[in-house]
This record gives sequence, C-alpha cells and structure tokens, in this order.
Amino acid sequence: MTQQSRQKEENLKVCVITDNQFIYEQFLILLEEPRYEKESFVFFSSPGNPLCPAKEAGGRTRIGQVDLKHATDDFFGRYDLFLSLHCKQLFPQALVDSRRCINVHPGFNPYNRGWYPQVFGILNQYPVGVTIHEIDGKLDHGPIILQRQVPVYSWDTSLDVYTRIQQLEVELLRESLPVLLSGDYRTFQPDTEGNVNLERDFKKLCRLDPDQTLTWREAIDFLRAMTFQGYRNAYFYDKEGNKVFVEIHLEKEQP
Ligand code: 0FX
Repeated sequence: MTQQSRQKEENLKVCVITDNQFIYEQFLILLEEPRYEKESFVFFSSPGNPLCPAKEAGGRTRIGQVDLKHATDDFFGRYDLFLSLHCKQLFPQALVDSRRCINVHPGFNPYNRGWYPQVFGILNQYPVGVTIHEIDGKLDHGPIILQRQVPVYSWDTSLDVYTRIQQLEVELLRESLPVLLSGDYRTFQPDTEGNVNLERDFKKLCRLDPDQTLTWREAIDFLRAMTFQGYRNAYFYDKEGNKVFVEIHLEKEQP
C-alpha cells in the first residue's frame, strides 16, 4: 500500500481542531487532492472562537465547537488522530495519552514557544519558523516531526514575518500530510526546553513608557515587533491622559 493511499485505505478518522481561519481554509484546499478521503476529516474550533464555515465547491464545510477540558473519552475514541492547526486549547493529558496528537505551530521550537512567536523572535532574535510536533501535554512541546526557519529582515514587521510563517505552514502541510497521517516519520527532541511566552506577556509589552531610554535599534525593533496591521498593539498615555496607539512603517530602498 502506498503512503499516499493509506489514509484512504485505512479510513483513518481525523479530528482537526483549529482557531485560525486562514489555516483552516488552506487545509480544506489541500484535502481536495484525490489521495485524501475528505469525509474522514472532522473540523472543530474552540468555544468562544467560532470560525466561519469555509466555502468550497458544492457547499460549506461544517465546523463544530469542542471544549477539550470537558470532552469525554467517548469523544476522543471516535478519532484515530487529532490535528491542532492553531488550536488555542491545551490538549488534556487523557487525550495525548490515548491518541496520536499533532500540532502545527507557527514558531521554531524550542524558541519562543507559546503566544505570537515572531513578535518575541524579532525582540530577542531567536529563530522563527514553523514546527510540526507530537503533542505531549505541555505548551508547544513534544517530539518534533519537522521544522523549518523563515528569515527575518531588518525591514520586517510582525505581520511580514507572520505572513511568511503562514505560507510555510501551508507548504509543510502539503509536503508532509501523508506521513503525518500514516505515522511514518521519525521524531527528535530539542536539546533544551527553550522559553515560553503567554498572552499576558504580549499584553504587558504593549504599554510604552515614553520616558524609557532606548537605542534607536531597540526602539525600531520594538515597534516593528508590535506592528501588525489590523491590530492596535503598542500605545502610550500622553500628559493629558489620551491613549495613543503607535506603529511603524519601514521601507527598504529598491535598487
Ligand atoms: O493562530 P495564531 O497565529 O497563533 C496563536 C499563537 O501565537 C500560537 O503559538 C498558538 N499555537 C495558536 C493556537 O495561537 O494567533 P492569532 O490568529 O490570534 O494571531 C495571529 C497574529 O496576529 C499574532 O502572531 C500577532 C498578531 N496579533 C494578534 C492579536 C490577537 C497582534 O499583533 N495583536 C493581537 O491583539
């Protein structure tokens, strides 16, 4: 049996949990390939984070909601494989102990595990990229199946790097989905535990102290790490108490 046909032949039931519209829609496009049995993939998002059912040929793919903390063994038992495509919930130990669970993470483990890896990567200059790994119960942690870095240029904002990361995520999923499904891969453990950032660490960063002294390099790096069009991140309070949002525009001179 070829690797490509295994999912079809074995009728593997896959539970995909995603809180990210882009990855969800790109994944559905991927499943249009005839080697996948699209009907065997069931989609969920997290409570409080409803995604729009994606439009596709012949209708819309249904997407339910699942609260993993309160899900039963019966629910876990319905699937052979759990795939987290930016699922914002931590997988419970009972789930990771009983089923193969894989996470597609927009960061280069073990650096800046957790929230918004490229923001912290621009700030602390740790590598950024994509890691696909087995889930072991700790945040963005567990045996690595594959990973790849993306470059960060001096004129990049957080959005620029994130866009590059998302493109790489789709590329790696396209390349590796057959082996992710079949389990025919080798994993490795990173040498260190790395570091973790939480949402509250990002929120803390957002408030600027106008009297803080920085070099230009530090100030520019900080502002580009916080610039993501569509989100108002960095801010300060002026003397009158007005809250003022700040972002940066960077442009590389074209030859
Ligand atoms: O889905 P996702 O890209 O990823 C997040 C975590 O970063 C990731 O480590 C975790 N595995 C996954 C489950 O959740 O997050 P997002 O769609 O909420 O945000 C995408 C980017 O948008 C983020 O990297 C930075 C930017 N952003 C987001 C928010 C909510 C901001 O700049 N400001 C914000 O307030």
